[in-house]
Amino acid sequence: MKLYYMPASCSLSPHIIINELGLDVELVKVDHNTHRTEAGEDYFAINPHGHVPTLQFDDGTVLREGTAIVQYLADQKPERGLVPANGTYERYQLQEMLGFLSTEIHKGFIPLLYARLAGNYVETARPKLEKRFAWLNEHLASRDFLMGNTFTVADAYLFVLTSWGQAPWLKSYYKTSIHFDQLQHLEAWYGRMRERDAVRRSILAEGLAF
Ligand SMILES: N[C@@H](CCC(=O)N[C@@H](CS)C(=O)NCC(=O)O)C(=O)O
Repeated sequence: MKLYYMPASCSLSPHIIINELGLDVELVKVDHNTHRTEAGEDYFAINPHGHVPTLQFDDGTVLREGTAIVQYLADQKPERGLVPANGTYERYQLQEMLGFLSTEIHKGFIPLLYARLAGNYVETARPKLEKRFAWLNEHLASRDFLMGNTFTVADAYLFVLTSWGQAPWLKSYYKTSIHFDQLQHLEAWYGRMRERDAVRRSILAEGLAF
């Protein structure tokens, strides 16, 4: 299998899951501007949307969309519990959280990441995003991880999205005007994420300073 990624982007989430589980997946870097791999492959031929992540199987077929990819990866080692079992209510709760992260947080970030182009719209987008992070902060007040007492794929995804707002190792990539200083539960959770070996190794493997 291959995972197509761009450093510091949302593809860091499946990258973390690969390292958490010790899966045998080749990492293929895609250039954000040219949409070519380091070997010169045209990434649009692999994913017509041009965005990462894409998981490619040995027979050439692909799985797109980060929320589907992390679930597929975690299902390869169900005993590790990075996703609840398929068909259970807990699995749907995880999917609810992944949907929220994807549509409300991830895409809610876009105007802040491209603030110059977004212009005044940033002033509409920022309070919405802050409100959603405040909700996550409250949610984390009574649990160590997003879905309860154990790490799941949702934590890896939120870790990447939270990093866009504050991580020093991302400063050269993203300059967003969102801060989490008042969100103590989110801060504490973020600190726990940073301590995970798979998180540190994934960040370093993408050529980012930890
Ligand atoms: N719906 C997609 C969105 C992925 C996405 O937004 N990827 C961004 C990086 S976080 C990207 O590849 N941007 C570069 C581009 O679109 O050319 C998913 O959740 O997997």
